[in-house]
Amino acid sequence: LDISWFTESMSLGKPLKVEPRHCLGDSSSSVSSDKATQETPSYACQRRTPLHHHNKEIVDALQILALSASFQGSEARYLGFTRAASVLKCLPFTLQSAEEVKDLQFCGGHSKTVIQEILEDRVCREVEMVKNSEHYQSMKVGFKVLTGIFGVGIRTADKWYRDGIRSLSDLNEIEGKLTGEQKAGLLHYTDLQQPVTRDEAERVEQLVKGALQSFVPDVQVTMTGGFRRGKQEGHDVDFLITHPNEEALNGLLRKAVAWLDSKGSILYHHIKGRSHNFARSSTMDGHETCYAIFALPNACPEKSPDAGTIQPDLDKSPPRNWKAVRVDLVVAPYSEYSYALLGWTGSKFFYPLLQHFERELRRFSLQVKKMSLNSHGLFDIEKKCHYPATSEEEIFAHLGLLYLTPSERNA
Ligand code: DCT
Ligand code: MG
Repeated sequence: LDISWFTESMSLGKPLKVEPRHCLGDSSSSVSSDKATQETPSYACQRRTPLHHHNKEIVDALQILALSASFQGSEARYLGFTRAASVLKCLPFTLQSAEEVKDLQFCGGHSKTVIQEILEDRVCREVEMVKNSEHYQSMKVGFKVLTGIFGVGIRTADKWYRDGIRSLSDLNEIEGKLTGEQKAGLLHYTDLQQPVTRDEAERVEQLVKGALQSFVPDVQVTMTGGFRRGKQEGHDVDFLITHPNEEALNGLLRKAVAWLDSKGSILYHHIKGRSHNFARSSTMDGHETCYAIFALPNACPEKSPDAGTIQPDLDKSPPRNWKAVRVDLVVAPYSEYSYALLGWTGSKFFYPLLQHFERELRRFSLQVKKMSLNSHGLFDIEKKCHYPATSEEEIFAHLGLLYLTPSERNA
């Protein structure tokens, strides 16, 4: 089987010699003696991963098994299935036979059995069993509900789940222990569960730009996150703010947010100040950040249905003319802007997204290049030096990777 199309069209930069230690999770793929397999790009940041791909059924099945593995606490199996799914997202054609994945990194062993069964029988028995199992269903529903609350990360959801909390009503019992963020998340839960559309994101952008530019007219504001990767909807809208003159950024976020608040555009906000002493190796982000819930005015003023005819006056409450939308505003100094842009464009590693470009990029930097990458910069651990960058392209070049556009980072 000729897999040169894979290494040529998707491998970015020099193909890696993959050592078994890189093949976490799926031991069968690490022991192949096939030279072609050893030259398959190993990290997702070495492959172009589009938003839409050709093998949805199989990728969905592998991601169900990945999620189930994570619910059982098996990170190795979780990573094995996630990596197989991630490799298949890059294929430029629809698979017809399991033979076609024979030489692909991470697609052997257990994952191959799943792929084969789906191609031959349209369903995989194991996936169907998992999907219907009580454990998976209750974990999935419970986690989706809990992690769907603004201010609740994986760790909190996990702790609550262990404490027997499964639903929003269970949270009444611990109401006194909820943070302000979580209370706001619960208050606007229904709206925040609705996806944010691109049109809504663009209207948030106008609000945000208007507020910031009223203080600093030439401030740079970029929409990041999933929308920058080409998604048409997301769970929030992310923005990165910078200016060549770092002094222009001092106090800007607080002033702009207070201004928006005074206009009634903000339902909740929490500003985390800039942290100067985050560890170089840390994946934590020390940028000044505002985590907010906006009251986004509706696009068109509400029209009463069937204007002209008399309607029974059942509900006297005035129609709501806004929707609660989650917004993250991040301020990066100009010198760190490109690193912040790369970090905040994602995709990130987080259930239920199961996307992992950022994680892979950082893993590649550390394991292959011995460099520590985060949203502030790139640090060479052996040479003990920083690599400045004025664009995302330069960061990829520092890492010896071919450039991937944001829409190719949907790993
Ligand atoms: N990010 C980060 N540090 C954080 C939070 C997020 O570096 N503390 C990065 C990872 C992805 C990006 O910012 C945007 O995060 P999300 O909005 O959670 O992801 P998304 O891809 O935009 O997903 P969605 O479309 O659902 O908003
Ligand atoms: Mg987002």
